[in-house]
Amino acid sequence: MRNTLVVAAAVAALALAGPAAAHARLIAGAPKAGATVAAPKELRLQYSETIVPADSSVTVAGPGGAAVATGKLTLDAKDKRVVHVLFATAPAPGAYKVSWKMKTADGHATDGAFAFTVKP
Ligand SMILES: [Cu+2]
Repeated sequence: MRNTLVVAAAVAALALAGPAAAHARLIAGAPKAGATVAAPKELRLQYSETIVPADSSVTVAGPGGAAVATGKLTLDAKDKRVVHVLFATAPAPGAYKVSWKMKTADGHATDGAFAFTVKP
């Protein structure tokens, strides 16, 4: 009886934690949010969940809000929770905003944004 209750409680806890835990949270970015950096060659974004690249996107706005040309979002070869986005050309000095929408393997989608600055 006690074992049954423990199992039932564990299953209930998993059911509650599952969907929320499966949404993509941005764990780490390069450049980091709020950082001032030398012109980066790419964005490297690490999420909490496996990303489905075909249904995910990253857009970058540069100084003055102008759209910044990038390559396609690609998954990291070793870690499917990490995406890479190459800049088409070295970003000029100024303020940048990265907006992302990620679809996770469970079919859920989340989005977010962060900013960084390229130093002169
Ligand atoms: Cu989810």
